Amino acid sequence: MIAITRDVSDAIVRCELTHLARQPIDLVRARAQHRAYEARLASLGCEVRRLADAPDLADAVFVEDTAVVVAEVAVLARPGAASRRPELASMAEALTPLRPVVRVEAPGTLEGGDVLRVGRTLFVGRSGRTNDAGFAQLRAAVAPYGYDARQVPVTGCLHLKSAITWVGERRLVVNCAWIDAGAFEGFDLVDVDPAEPFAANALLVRGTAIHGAQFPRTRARLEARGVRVEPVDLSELAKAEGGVTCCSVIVDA
Ligand code: CIR
Repeated sequence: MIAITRDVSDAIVRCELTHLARQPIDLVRARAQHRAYEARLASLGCEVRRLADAPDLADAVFVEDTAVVVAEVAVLARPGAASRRPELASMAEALTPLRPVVRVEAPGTLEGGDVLRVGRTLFVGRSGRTNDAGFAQLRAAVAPYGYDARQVPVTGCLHLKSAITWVGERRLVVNCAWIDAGAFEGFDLVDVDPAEPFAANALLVRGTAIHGAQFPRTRARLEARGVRVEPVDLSELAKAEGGVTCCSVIVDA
């Protein structure tokens, strides 16, 4: 397994913000937390491949938004936030040796944070960042390989995966206030603790859910359902509206 990452840029202090008020970000602490996250990915068996630093691109650490990778193909996204489009070139370069690369083209917009894969189904957020044309292009790119793609309206948060992520088997962790959970009928849904609305973002790597350390109550709920959880502290990047899925693109080698 390869985990593509990128260091925190100095410019993160000017990051895009949609639902949060700007707070000072401690760059030294943000980088230390990000390194610990990379170390956790490595300890779970990932080969961590860092993209070149992008000191002027504020949100470049959030590599997840730039690509959707499945076993057969990589889809280079086209972020709805125009400030993020210069991040694409380096991701395209990293993916080219690993998969055939298909690009989302204008007028489509798509951010990887809106794409939740469970087996051969891609749930795709219809959000401020991902539009109908982006969804249609993603669906067309993966359909030849037998993937089904379904749109899910996202109302209260930035991306679909701010509201729901996969934690193994048929189990998802969810904040039902931000999406219509009806799209996930038949799944075992674990609700976030009401005091932790941002706790629905988990990254499953080899059966272990990496999850924000600031969410102990939701962690307890997950563990009670048999999910193995490893907490990581990304609290500085949370101020930039980032979570644990956002900071990597996982590619099965
Ligand atoms: C942005 O607004 O684009 C960044 N500040 C945060 C992106 C977080 N990415 C994600 O949830 N996948």
